[in-house]
Amino acid sequence: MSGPSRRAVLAGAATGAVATGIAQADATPAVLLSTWDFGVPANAAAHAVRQANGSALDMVEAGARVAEADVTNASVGIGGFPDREGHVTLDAVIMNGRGDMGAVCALEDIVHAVSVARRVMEATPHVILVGEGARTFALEQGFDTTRLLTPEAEAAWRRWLETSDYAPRANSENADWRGGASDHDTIGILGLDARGHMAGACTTSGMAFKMRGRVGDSPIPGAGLSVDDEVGAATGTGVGEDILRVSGANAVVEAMRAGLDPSAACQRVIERLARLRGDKIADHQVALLALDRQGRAGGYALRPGFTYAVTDAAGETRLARAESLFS
Ligand code: SD4
Repeated sequence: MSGPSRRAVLAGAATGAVATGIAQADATPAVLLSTWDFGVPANAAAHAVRQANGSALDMVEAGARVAEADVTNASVGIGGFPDREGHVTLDAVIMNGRGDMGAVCALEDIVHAVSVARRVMEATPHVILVGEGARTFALEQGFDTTRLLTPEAEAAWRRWLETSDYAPRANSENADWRGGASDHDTIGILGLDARGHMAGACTTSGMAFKMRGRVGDSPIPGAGLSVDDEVGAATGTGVGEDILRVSGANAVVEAMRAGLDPSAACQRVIERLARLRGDKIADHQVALLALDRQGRAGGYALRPGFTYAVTDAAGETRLARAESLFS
């Protein structure tokens, strides 16, 4: 199923209509916001936690785990496409709005990287663990090992090896995320709990066929995710190297602190990136998403095609299509 019809089905389950554009996304106060079409089931799981009076941290962890466990989602958790040497390596971060945070980079063999990140936050004096150290820590914490490279992902990697052409495609997250040849799918999810606290999580296997050891923006606090109870939260998706160059999520939160609403804050940072990088980002997609503490939601992208799931306190979910700098 391709773009509009799939979106209509997903959104129809909740509201019967597909929201288009920022204005509609802003209309009802939101309590959950997440990237791409696959944010819809993630928000549903997160909202169930909210209904049970769970914390914002519990909400976003539950949502992120839905994408991680989905074997057909070709690059979050199990089923993710590997690096160019055939290893699936996961990056994840989780944080609340009071400066507590944990992250893992290049984690192998563990499905729920976001939950390992949460253990880093809660059970270590550190913020980030990487590679073998992260894996050893996860095993000590009782996480099970799983083969993350599925036959489908392995076949895609072997096909890729025939050309070894590393050219991430814009919006592949929505185009092919169920079993196709997508090369990156990150879920970034932002939540506001019933007590007014915020949290966020971001989890990915990063760019498919990346160099071994490559880490993008997603697990890096301030780049892939930023949360501040005083202001709001932001996350990003797309080419991580671009988001890192402008400290994307943190720049959005600071723009909101300075008084911009979420969509305007995202737009300001995307425009800044475009000025900074010019032709170097000609084929790239970068999208930013933000939720402020009043429940205003917004997103903005370099180019068309970025969608995000917005859920209100009653559990109504709709997909919004972000405006973009380029057409
Ligand atoms: C990365 N930003 O690893 C991630 C990829 C991504 O949707 O967002 N894909 O660079």
